Amino acid sequence: MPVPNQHDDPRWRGPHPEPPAGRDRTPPRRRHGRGMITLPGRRPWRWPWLLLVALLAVAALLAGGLAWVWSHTSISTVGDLAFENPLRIPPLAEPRFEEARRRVFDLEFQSGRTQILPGPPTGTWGLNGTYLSPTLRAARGDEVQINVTNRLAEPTTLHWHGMHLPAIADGGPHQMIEPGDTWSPTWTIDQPATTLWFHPHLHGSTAEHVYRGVAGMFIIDDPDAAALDLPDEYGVDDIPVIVQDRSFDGSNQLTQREPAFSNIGILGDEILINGTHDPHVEVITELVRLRVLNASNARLYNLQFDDHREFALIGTDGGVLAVPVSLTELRLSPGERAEIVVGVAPGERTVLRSVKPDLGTSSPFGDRPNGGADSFDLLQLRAADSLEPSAPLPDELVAVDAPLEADSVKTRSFELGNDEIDGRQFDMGRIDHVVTVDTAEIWEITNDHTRPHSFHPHLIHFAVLDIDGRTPPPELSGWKDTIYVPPSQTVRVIARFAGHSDPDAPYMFHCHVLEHEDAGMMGQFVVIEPGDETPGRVEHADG
Ligand SMILES: [Cu+2]
Repeated sequence: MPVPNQHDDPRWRGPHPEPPAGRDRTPPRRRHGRGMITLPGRRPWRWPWLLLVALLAVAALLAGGLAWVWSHTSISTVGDLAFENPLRIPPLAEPRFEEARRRVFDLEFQSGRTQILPGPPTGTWGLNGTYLSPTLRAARGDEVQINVTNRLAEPTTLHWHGMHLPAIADGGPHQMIEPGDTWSPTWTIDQPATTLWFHPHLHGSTAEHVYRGVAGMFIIDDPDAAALDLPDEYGVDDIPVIVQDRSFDGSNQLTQREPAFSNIGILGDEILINGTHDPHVEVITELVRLRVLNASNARLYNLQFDDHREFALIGTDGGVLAVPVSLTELRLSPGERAEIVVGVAPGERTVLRSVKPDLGTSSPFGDRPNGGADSFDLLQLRAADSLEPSAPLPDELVAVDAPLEADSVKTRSFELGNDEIDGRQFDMGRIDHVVTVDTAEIWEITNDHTRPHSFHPHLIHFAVLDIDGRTPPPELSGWKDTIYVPPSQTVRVIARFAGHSDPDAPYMFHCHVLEHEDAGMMGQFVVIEPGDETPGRVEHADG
């Protein structure tokens, strides 16, 4: 039985369809303001309405785009982790003692596969293993020799970040190790107790080689620090915390995730601590010392605990501080280290986090595109139900004998720009600065750009004099070798260039955002004896 057309039914009270074309479609009279009447049969307002609708559509698209950008420029893993995996502690490398104070270490570059995430293992590189490296340890006064063998299929280098040593032993771009070769630098440890590290440093591929996993910690001891009653049992109450951000594809392989709307470098969306994903560490003492190393390519962290508890900063890049500094948060840029001591109560759990680091970026989006809106859970500390007592932290630590401004014989300026320093890209043959050995100098570093940059000179550790003319905060009161320089700021540091000179072998200075360094933000200085001829250029084996 045919269904009657309800619209033809006079009883139908619902909406009626548009009348068919050809019928009279004269609109009803409409008022536009007082007394204005539109004449029937005219449609002068249709185009403005269409225009308005189009504008609204464009605005909606723009707003949607901005919302997408906004949401894609921040990452958070806070609250998402189960902290399932015990923190891996890199083993202490066993040296051979050729004499009482001559330590010989063997390190071998390897490629392989590492179980990082559940599922397929990840293709990685490491030293004496497939990811990261054993920790090296030596004391002031020790002579070390490190035999570094390259078992990779391509050349690389190994640089001792923060080490005071001859330039030919430094492991920068001039000390390439070809596949199959062994490089055996040797030097005498002569600097205060601290936490250093090592990583490849070849020009153009440092970021990639580090990202694949080659990095390790190098702990220096000395009698002054050893005399302090600090937590110092490696892996028990003195724990390495190597922080790296990584990204993985669907098969658990490393991917180099460039953040949207930023060229800061690679910013991973997962955190590994000592190569451990989703980690926890058992704490059995009342106080625990964490040697935190930011071994990430480009990411800055703002360290804090989930309950904002105070912790004591006892050491920075170049040594132990004069006094412990009580903090609730601490910014750490790539390459920087911080030794912190934190107290725990029996049975409790607390999480070391990084929350929205302040990068001081001056772009319209602020810090967001550079990782400034990102937050991560890094490491859960699980305190035992019964804790071994720890000695209270000393009120005073060690003497920090930084040079005085009056000791400086020269002030040099460095301008950090767009993939260049002082308007110049890196040139392996060019000597940018010549320093006289056993003098002190002030280096004045300005970030002239809108991007986050940092500054790391090889050979020396320095004291921070001021930042934009202001006294540095207490966390920058000790020895440093890497410093974050926010856009439009100027940092002045002072250092002694003691002990090592070689007119033919340069040291590097560079931004420690590794992608910036690879792109050319690096220069070279040599240290010469007074009266030495000033070298113009240096030879480099690879041109
Ligand atoms: Cu940079």
